[in-house]
Amino acid sequence: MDFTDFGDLAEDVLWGGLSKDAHRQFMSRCLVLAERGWGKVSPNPMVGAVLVRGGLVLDEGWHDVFGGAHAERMLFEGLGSGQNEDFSDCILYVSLEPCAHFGKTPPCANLILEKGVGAVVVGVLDPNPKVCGRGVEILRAAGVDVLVGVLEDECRGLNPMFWVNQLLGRTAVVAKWAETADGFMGRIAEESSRLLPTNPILSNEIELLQNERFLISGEESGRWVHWLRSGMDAILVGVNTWNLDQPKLNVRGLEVSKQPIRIVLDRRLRGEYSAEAVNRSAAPLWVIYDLNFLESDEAMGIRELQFKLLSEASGSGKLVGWGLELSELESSNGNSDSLNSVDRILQWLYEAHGLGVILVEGGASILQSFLDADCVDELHILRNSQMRLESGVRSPNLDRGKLSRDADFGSDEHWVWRRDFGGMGIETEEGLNSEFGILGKEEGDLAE
Ligand code: AOF
Ligand code: ZN
Repeated sequence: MDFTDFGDLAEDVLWGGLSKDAHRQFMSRCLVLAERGWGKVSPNPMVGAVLVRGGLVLDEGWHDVFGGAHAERMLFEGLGSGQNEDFSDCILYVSLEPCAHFGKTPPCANLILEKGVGAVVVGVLDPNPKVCGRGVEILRAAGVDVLVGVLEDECRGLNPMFWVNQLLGRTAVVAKWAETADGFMGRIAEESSRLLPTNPILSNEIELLQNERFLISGEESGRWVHWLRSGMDAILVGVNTWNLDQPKLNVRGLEVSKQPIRIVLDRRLRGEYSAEAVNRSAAPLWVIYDLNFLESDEAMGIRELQFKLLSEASGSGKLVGWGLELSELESSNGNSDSLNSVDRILQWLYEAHGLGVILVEGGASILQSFLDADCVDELHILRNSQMRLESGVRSPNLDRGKLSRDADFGSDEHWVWRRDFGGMGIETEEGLNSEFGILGKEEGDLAE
């Protein structure tokens, strides 16, 4: 592939008549524009584009809705009658390589050629195997100057979920929890939920336990969490959290085009799914249970029947049960059941439902199994430095050394970890140069 790599340009060299700093500035504008797609384009990536003539911005565009115009097309459409001008003296900046395939929309690379744009600056190559360097190739072959890799890490970092989807073939996972300064995320031991009756009866015991519920993180964190939720396709919790906390799992205080789907991992269908519970959010409620228990456990069969009646009675189609074969999956490399199940569920969510990214909110054991399966791609811990509990539910185990500290939310420290995709560049024409080995994933995990 023949193009100019931004990293190879000396700092004082001009490209397309502009300095390296100018290229960085226009690309950072693309990133700002791209973010307007937050919560609206998944599982597509957020992308921004800027058209520049003589160092001045002529027009801007971004990918605004899934299935709709890509950033480049929106940009040109925004020019109205000016669309048919001569753009040979223009530079088009795009945060992601222009696409080369007919998807829901025709290829942007062709559009750029039709418009006769003289030069294109790309943030990062597209990991989608259908594009994967071909977009740049189309432009180069037609004589367009192409510069690749301006703010590359930032452009990739804007859409980590897209990289997970494309390279690992599964839904990406953001995990989040709040904990006290001494490392507890709740007051009641999760075990107590085992004492709870199965659905659909709500007992005094549950109410009693609920009164025990209290908030660890503060208001500022809360606002941020709702913003985070607004970018998610779904929010997933375990059945214990569902029963005990009775969470709404919706976005509040922000306008959203649609509420995230709610997913409850409820292997043995022990959850409480009354009409009231189903209607806590406007979004669908998906309950994932384990078909293998149906075979082995008579009570499970009865619960499945009860569940089906419940979901039919709710009439809205909002409550849906998905039976998956989970616990008896053969493990190819000696991994535990839970590891296989987590991977399996995420592959299924991506392949069968096209979910780009989900937020896993709890409880501790669900979070731990996602961490153990190396299926957390971004992690946020809100740590209330003013609160100590001394006993309760411990927050999940992980190597704290890899966390970095972001800006605090009031008295809550914000600790973050993100999977590093830097080693997963696209270097060859044969396809992706995936280097997941460095991230603790073996080749075998990717196959299938
Ligand atoms: C671009 N510009 O703004 C975006 C791109 O199904 P489609 O037609 O919407 O295509 C989706 C794919 O296009 C997506 O997987 C990614 O490879 C690319 N996204 N490309 O040139 C954009 N959003
Ligand atoms: Zn495109």
